[in-house]
Amino acid sequence: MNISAAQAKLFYIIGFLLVLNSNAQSLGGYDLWLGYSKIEDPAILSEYQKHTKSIFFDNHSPVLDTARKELMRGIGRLLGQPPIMHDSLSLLNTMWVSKKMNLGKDMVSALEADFERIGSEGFIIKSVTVNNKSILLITANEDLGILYGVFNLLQLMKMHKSLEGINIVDAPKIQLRMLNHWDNLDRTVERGYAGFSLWNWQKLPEYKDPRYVDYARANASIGINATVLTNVNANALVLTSAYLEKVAALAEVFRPYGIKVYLTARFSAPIEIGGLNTADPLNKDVIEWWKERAELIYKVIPDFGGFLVKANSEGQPGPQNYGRSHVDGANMLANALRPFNGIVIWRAFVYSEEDATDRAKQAFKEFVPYDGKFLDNVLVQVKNGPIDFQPREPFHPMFGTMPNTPLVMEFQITQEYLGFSSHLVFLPKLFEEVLDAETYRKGKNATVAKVIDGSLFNKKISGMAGVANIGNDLNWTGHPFAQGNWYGYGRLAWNPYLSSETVAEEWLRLTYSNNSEFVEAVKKIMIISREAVVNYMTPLGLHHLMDTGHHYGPGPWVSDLSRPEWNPTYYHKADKEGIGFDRTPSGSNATSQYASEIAKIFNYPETCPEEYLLWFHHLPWDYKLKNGAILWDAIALKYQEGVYGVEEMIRIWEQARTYISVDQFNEVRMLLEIQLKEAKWWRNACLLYFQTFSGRELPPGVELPDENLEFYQSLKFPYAPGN
Ligand code: GCW
Repeated sequence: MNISAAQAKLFYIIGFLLVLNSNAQSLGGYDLWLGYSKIEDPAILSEYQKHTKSIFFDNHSPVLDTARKELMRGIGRLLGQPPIMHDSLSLLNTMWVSKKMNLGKDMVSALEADFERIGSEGFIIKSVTVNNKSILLITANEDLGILYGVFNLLQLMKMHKSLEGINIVDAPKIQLRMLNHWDNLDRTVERGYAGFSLWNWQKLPEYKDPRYVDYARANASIGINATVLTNVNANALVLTSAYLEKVAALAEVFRPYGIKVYLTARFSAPIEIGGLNTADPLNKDVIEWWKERAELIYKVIPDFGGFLVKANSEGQPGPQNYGRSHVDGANMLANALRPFNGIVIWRAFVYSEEDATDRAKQAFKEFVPYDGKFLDNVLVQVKNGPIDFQPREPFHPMFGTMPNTPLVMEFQITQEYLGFSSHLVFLPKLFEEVLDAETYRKGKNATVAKVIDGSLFNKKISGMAGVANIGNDLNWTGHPFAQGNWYGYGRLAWNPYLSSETVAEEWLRLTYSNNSEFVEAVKKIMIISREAVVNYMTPLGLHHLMDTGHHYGPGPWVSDLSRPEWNPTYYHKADKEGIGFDRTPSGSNATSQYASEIAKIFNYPETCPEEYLLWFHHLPWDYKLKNGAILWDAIALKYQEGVYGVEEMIRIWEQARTYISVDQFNEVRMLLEIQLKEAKWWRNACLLYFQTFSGRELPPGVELPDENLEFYQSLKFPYAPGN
């Protein structure tokens, strides 16, 4: 194609204007929160130029070289000119990036207390004075701390924060900050709504897609240091030599970013790929097989992290197939990995079809008696709530109840039950609620966060896992705001005490625009989005009302599945008398799994927080709530409130128009339209269905459904994604 000089000039101008208009996002969001465009504010620019004029960057190693590259790229783009880097120290340097071991004695002793605080992954960014000259110092005990420090500095600069007198001493509070990919070897992603898996197994190991590097950068920039590449519904093939070579190639790409690779281990692998006729964890051939497999893995991936295991859960094989326990299974694998410092992360997401009482109680019942019996390289990974990643659940009662076992928090970043990648729901709000919850297991202030970070029971290893929402969509996550959930998850894994508002603000500034009016408005959308989804899907403690299999849309009427606890009717128990699951002592007594201080509150509808009301109580339709409304009316009004919430989000988004590009604006605007349509669908379908029991009119203020119940029940979605 030939274009004229005038056309070329026009394209150039348009391109330039687009860059000017948006802070960062280019290429349809591919850059995530890592886009750098030139800082225009002259005062800020000149301050940053002064600090970064001449940079002494000490030493080489794969991780340090990554840090150096990131620093050059970031500063180069932010200031419009690559910085001058020096390998040796000179009086002219205005900035030093150096590990502790290479700093002078005086500097080290001045910073001694800080170095102690930051451990092996933390960093110090400090304005220090040397020979009467002010120097911007980034330092750390280890290489990875330097990389994290560099990313942190660049983020501060992107947010136009002043570096004068800067003094940041920061370190992760949780050691294992993991993503769990539910990616299959055929590149489908279980509960994935952003395209196919990033891992191109067919072309690996030779072809290393440059995108793997961008994935690693994004993770390292928020402190994620571990990734489980494969689905917990595991395929044993990934443990064969042919696949391990491919895994090794990925590990090689991720290593300079401080990210370790883990795999899911299918418990029956000794049968499927080992030719044995059993996978009994006490069988000596099985034990030997796993030992040899571990040796093989570490031969090709010397820093392999370990195994994540879903066993005897939803049909996955496990030790119970042989009459053995979770402890037998986990410890056998832990013994195989121990010589290489590998770990086993054993999931507690178990529930059995034979136990008719209450699914919410089962993981606790199965696991708590094993406290103290797992080897010390075993961690138990527990979902945030006792059922399954619902829009709202009370915290899982296992948190705080296994003082002798490190418990890993499992959050779901992919929005299986929260509108897939078409709904804007800011998940750090949900994560924060769980992390801040009081367990009362060691008096007051024994929050879930303190269980997870190991501080409550002095645990040596600590971890948090997020089920990834990443796929090969151009913008990685489908919904552009779902990037904020990846970002926010990483930030909370680094520091579970951060507020969701802080995280929202950081992400908006780094991703879209530094304009404070924009940030204030759009932050509000993010903050209200979580309560909105709870209200339009499962208000007042209702849960598990989604349609079956694909989990797309409402299906509260589903009652014909083979396993009782797969049916929504098992959870809401609506009948002519009322609605809700009685988990008090008069019902399943699940409340007894919480500390008595909490059980006491949950046990009575008068004291139970309204957001958990129907999680813990079966109440009559005319039960009076605190505000005087009867339960039926309150449920209906909450559904309506959820719809209003989305309308409010749409109204606020209008204000964003002037601050971002047209494409950025329209993308979210169209998605919000889907969200509104689906919020109404949820409201209408659930209310019409529950109305068949309550027999009452919708209260004033609730919009009338435009279809009848049969219509909603007839909807089928055989191609809903993620299944
Ligand atoms: O929520 C359920 C999902 C399954 C998932 C399972 C689990 C990977 O619907 O798709 O399986 O949880 O967490 O193991």
